[in-house]
Amino acid sequence: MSVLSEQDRGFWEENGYVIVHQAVPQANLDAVIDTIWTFLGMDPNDPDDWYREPHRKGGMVELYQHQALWNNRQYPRVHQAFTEIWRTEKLWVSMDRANMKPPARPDKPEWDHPGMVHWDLDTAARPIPFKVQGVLYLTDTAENQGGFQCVPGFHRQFEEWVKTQPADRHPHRPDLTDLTVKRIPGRAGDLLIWHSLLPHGNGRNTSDRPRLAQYVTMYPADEKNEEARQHRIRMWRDRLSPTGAAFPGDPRGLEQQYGKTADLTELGKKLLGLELWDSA
Ligand SMILES: O=C(O)CCC(=O)C(=O)O
Repeated sequence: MSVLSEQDRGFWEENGYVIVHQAVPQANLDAVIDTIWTFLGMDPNDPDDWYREPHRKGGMVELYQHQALWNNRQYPRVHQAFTEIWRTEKLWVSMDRANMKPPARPDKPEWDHPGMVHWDLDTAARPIPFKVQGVLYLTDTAENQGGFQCVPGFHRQFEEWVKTQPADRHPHRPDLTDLTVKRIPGRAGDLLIWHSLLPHGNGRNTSDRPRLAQYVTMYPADEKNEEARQHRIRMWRDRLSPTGAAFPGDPRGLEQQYGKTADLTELGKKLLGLELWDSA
């Protein structure tokens, strides 16, 4: 059965993002939420406890390989949604982190994250590869709660817009002068998938609740790339974070020291690269 309706498809084409409701069961959401608070060593019921490391300004939680995260990555409805976007089931899943962005507070100015808008892909490249990204809303998230925001429909306007921009424009940071950034509220269990050409990011949290989310995306499995496949297997097995400046990892090394390698379902093994789609 399709996850995306005709209407969803039309919305996706027009806006460059789509929301899959109830992408995973509530128990999966609860498990990630508990894991985030435990990993942070914070009391979810005590807002005074939310403004300190180990999460970083902007709320990124350097947690990557926990079973609870994997249970969402390998949840069939999540895979089905990405299958319909990519029009192939032969996908690999990202091993991405979580987010806990606390509300802005006048007495905690150093933790007041204004939000951001960027592109992860290099918009100076030609051709620009088709890519998608995704975020799972772990709780109901109001418009002012610091959640996902983007410029809807920009994937259709990019080529015209870029002609109006200076040659030395930043390939990862759009000039937002003539663009309208929309904040996208959602319900717990919503999986929002976006076209990577949309300028996107998250907003300032002016609510009184923390913003909680898990990032997850999929892309066609690169099974002929044995080095990449082995690297992915090592990441899962040894519970590593991705490399690169954007992913500093957890300085405490909690996952590496105390974590347990996540159990994978048959689907999970293929989504990791432990088993091959093509030998099936
Ligand atoms: O927090 C979000 O919803 C957006 C995150 C983001 O900008 C990204 O994953 O590139």
